[in-house]
Amino acid sequence: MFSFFRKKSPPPAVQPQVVESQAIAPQTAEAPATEPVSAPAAVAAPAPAANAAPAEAPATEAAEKKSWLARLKQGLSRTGSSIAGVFGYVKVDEALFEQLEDALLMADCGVTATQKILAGLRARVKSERIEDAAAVRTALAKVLADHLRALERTPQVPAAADEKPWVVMIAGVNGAGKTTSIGKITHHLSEGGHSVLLAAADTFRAAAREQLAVWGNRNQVSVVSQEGADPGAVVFDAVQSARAKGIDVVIADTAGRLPTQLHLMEELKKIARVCGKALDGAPHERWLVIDGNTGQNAVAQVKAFNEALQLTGLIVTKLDGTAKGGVLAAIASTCPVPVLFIGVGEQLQDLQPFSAEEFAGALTGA
Ligand SMILES: Nc1nc2c(ncn2[C@@H]2O[C@H](COP(=O)(O)OP(=O)(O)O)[C@@H](O)[C@H]2O)c(=O)[nH]1
Ligand SMILES: [Mg+2]
Repeated sequence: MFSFFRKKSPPPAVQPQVVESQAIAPQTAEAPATEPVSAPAAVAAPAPAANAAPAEAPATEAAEKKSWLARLKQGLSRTGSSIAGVFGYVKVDEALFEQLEDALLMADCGVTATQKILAGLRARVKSERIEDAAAVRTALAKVLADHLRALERTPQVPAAADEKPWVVMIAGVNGAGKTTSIGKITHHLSEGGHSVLLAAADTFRAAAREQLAVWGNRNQVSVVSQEGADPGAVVFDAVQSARAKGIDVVIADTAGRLPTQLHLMEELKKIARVCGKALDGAPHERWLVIDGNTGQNAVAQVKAFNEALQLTGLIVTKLDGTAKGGVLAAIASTCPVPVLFIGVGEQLQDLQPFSAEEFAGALTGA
């Protein structure tokens, strides 16, 4: 599989392990005051290689791309076909624009984005003297791609040694796909030659820690974890440990929470603050994972999590299912946090960098 986090030099050899975090931060205090945190209490050996992810079938980058694009197209096909259905019209007239308006609204684009896209399309149809409906569809794909381009961003792992570790904090509601996405990203980072340490800051549920440990084993990377610990302290420990070992990237998984659970949103801010005490400027990246099926509510999630965390990116998952996808257009016009990756399935290769053009093509059935 190709990696979208490729690095030139190989990472230092780090023994993968599951580390019991000491998590010494007092539950009431803001942050561990002193550093470093004491040595790990228990070290569990990684699972044997037989537990690793099954070997991938040889596939060229082009074939892989075709297959995930096909999944995205299929996933968005309900929206695609409803937008495409509009172009059953032969004439380019007001009725076509009205149908298109309905189709965009049905696809979760929201009123603001729909009006903006339609205005752009009308201008294009006029300036290019477009007279047949098929050409309008091509023009719509272009207008939509231009609209979504504001969301494109490629995250880079810093190359300089003194900028290590690069700390990424992941947030979102329950079941959005946080842990799965972390597993996939870790795989890409490892493939790209980066060393990774995972922090299981979803400390509420044993299953959540176990799930992250499985991904750690599959990717042969260490996981810092402790039952019932303060999530901030686990992240603090992980960052300290990564600094000591010269690890390139720390990814912190956090417990799912709703934007309406204000105390949990406060906790998220605290985790970020504590992380900054372990390393100046950390967490460098704060990514929100959203389920593509969430519809217009995703906009509210982006706004709320952005307010709490000053998000640097989004990961939109489950676009292979019944997702309508238009919500990305709504996000672009109301709260344009970059979309870094899209999830189109549960396999490792099913997380892909976001491309406005490809997404607009899939959405319009082009
Ligand atoms: N179809 C599909 N399922 C996904 C995708 N991403 C995650 N999932 C599934 O969604 C479920 C919840 O994912 P999980 O990572 O545990 O969510 P978390 O609670 O946010 O950590 C799991 O069954 C995942 O396999 C995706 O892109 N497509
Ligand atoms: Mg999880």
